[in-house]
Amino acid sequence: MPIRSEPPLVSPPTPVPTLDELEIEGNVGKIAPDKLRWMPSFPADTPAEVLRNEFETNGVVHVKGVIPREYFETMAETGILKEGTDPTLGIFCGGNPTDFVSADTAKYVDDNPVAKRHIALVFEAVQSDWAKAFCENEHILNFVHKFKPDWAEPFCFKRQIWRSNIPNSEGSTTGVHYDHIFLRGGPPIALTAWVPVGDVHPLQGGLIYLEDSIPVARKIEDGFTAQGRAKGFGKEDALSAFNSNMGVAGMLSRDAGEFQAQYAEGRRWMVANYEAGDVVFHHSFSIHASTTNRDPDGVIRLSADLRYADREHPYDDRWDRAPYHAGDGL
Ligand SMILES: O=C(O)CCC(=O)C(=O)O
Ligand SMILES: [Fe+2]
Repeated sequence: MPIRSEPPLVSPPTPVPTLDELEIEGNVGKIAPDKLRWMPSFPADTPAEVLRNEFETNGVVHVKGVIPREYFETMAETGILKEGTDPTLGIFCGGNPTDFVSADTAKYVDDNPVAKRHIALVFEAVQSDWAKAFCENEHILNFVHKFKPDWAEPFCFKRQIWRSNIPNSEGSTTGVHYDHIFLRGGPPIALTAWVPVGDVHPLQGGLIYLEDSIPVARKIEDGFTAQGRAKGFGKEDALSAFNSNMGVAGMLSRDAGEFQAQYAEGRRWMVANYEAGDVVFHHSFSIHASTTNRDPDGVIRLSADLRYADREHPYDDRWDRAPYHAGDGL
């Protein structure tokens, strides 16, 4: 797939606003500009030691220009896209947002036939050869080797997640979490590649990362472990992201601003302007969340979360049993 160097735009490019102008929202409200900073980004040819150092100290590395893009064609059949627009632009049809819930919120959908069709297609897509090849593409794997030089046989978990986050869908942001909450069946060494598919500018509801968050996450996780021990948790409960110590859907908070006020000790949320081809690599203890998609042109935020581990190191094999499906308990 070719890298699209000149994205065809439906309207003049949205200028990237300054931090003061940004209106970044969680599920509850706006995050003040002084609680935000820009996330550094690194060109794809940055020396591996520099990338690794950033990964180990800051927990997240935004790498520019890693891979090609293209996915929206497969979604056109769901009716999610505006008729007559180029599917690769991902323009939302403007319909009822709850008809197009993301695959990860599928568990909350009961009898909505439109939503069911959309979800069925998403599940079909994640099982396709195309999605598998995407997950295993050499561009990302090259970087997995850079971040994890001691991994002999890196692989991508079968359970990869594709998310379509539509504009102005209230209460649908990904809550605050670190990935190890969901990957407790292995040590906290799994590597996540969060892949914006198409450009995701700061108002389009992409991920925000808490600066220097690894120590914060470790402390929280140690607290959960201690609480579990005190309650006499068995193995299954101890590994579960949904045990009685955890918040709704395993999240630390449903709102980035609220979490920050409570736990961040002055750390800011890092926002970024993601462009097609970029990949963000993050540590299992990197704290992140998504924001509300307020794209002025109605563009859907499409992204994939791909997670990597090594056959020669212990890993959470619950994630490698089957492709993502609703009700898989993870
Ligand atoms: O894209 C999202 O909203 C969440 C992604 C995520 O949490 C991850 O890739 O680890
Ligand atoms: Fe995550």
